[in-house]
Amino acid sequence: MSKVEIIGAPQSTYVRVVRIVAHEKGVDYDLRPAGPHTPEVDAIHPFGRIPVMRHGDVALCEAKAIVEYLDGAFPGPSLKPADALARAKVEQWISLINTGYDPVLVRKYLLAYVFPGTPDGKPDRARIDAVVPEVMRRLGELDRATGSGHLVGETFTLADAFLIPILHYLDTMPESGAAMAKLPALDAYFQRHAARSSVKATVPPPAGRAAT
Ligand SMILES: N[C@@H](CCC(=O)N[C@@H](CS)C(=O)NCC(=O)O)C(=O)O
Repeated sequence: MSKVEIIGAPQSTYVRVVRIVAHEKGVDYDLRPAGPHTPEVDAIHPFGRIPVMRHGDVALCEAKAIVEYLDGAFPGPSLKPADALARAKVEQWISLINTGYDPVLVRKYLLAYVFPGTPDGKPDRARIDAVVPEVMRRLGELDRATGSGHLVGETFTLADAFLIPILHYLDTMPESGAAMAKLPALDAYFQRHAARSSVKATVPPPAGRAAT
């Protein structure tokens, strides 16, 4: 069958999730850089969001669906635990990240730096200051959740693949970076996974020209 094509901007946290999983599985793929709402993305995603994927006749959108396909259709270590409860916890974490952590940490906080929409292009201080207390609460929760070194169980799962790209950017921002350095479990978790070959191989270029 033809090679997997991952379509989307490498700066995007969700594109990186899919790429990390492809590397973990040993899936040979081409990355085709494309922003949201471009023709190749709109052809697959009804809302024009990245990432999207092609593999021969298969076309998929939504990061969770794509990583399920990569994990299930290719050999290599499964990124989902065998145990039913542990699998449910992986699902639980991905849902929490998609519905609670990403909206606050990426959409409200990080994008106020990266795509501020201010007249002078400087970070939107009002939006940042308003969301910082919520960012601190979310980081505290993640510190309590990552004490074992993984979000679920004792191996790297899809849940970790969804969180690491967000932490990468948070580590570089003033308020969240300073907070992470003082949260020992979260800091150790991030450093540990930053050293994985799948994570090192997918470090994004500087943000700013494509959607995070
Ligand atoms: N639910 C989607 C979210 C993907 C997403 O939000 N992608 C961002 C870039 S990280 C995007 O395409 N934003 C443009 C938009 O929402 O219009 C998924 O899991 O793949």
